[in-house]
Amino acid sequence: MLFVEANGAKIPAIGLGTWELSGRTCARVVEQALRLGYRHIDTAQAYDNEREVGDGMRSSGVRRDDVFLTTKVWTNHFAPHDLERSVKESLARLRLPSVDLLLLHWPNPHVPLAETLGALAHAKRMGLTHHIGVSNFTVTLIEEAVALCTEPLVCNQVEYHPYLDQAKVRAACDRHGLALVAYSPIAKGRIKFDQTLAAIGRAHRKTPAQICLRWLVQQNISAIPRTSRVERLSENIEIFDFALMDDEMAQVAALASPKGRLTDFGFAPKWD
Ligand code: 1BO
Repeated sequence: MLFVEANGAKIPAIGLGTWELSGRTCARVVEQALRLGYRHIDTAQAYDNEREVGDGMRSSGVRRDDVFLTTKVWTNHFAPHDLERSVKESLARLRLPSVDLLLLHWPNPHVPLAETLGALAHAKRMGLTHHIGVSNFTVTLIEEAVALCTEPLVCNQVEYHPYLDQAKVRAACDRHGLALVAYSPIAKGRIKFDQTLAAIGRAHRKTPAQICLRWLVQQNISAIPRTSRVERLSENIEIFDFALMDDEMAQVAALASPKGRLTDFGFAPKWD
């Protein structure tokens, strides 16, 4: 497994995203993923599955220290005392003393960013998390957050896949030494029938999803594909035995379009 290193964190290049996984399915998929060799699990308060993620981690038998676990604070807990309380509640649901990475899930313009970042940094100093970061932050917000935060931010987790151009956000992350973690990295399955990815895949005996994930990790990006199907877990992790050539990387990059975003909400910031 490759790692993406950023501001002291060592993030496994492929993780399991758990957005929209719930109940026993979630616990079972987390357990199976860890048994298959995954060492990076991503959850969030808003996913309502932290309890099951913790259960799956325990039943896998994999040592806690060997797993990189991320959770995210939802925007209604951004006032300093709420943030600390909500993180302690997350840890109680996970039944763990700390997570590896704690993120602000979305920007919230109604609470001063300095206050929220102060509370996030405090959570780190209290030992509730080893590292802190943000998610769904634009270039302007990344610049503000880096300037305001007293502890290093290690990542910005955003939607990223071949159909969405994230060059500006990537450049801002690079400028500040933040890793980019890609959610929806296989475009919610839309890449499955992509002719370009399929053609590249035939040359390497890989599926379009594997080409897509390889394209991401080859850019030093960590990707967290979600699946509820155990057979897909192996497919998504078997991407470390081949490499894409420069022209193949360019062909995949050329699929990006301004209309490629799949996750958007009324409360989202104005995207770059
Ligand atoms: C609302 C959830 C978006 C991805 O984490």
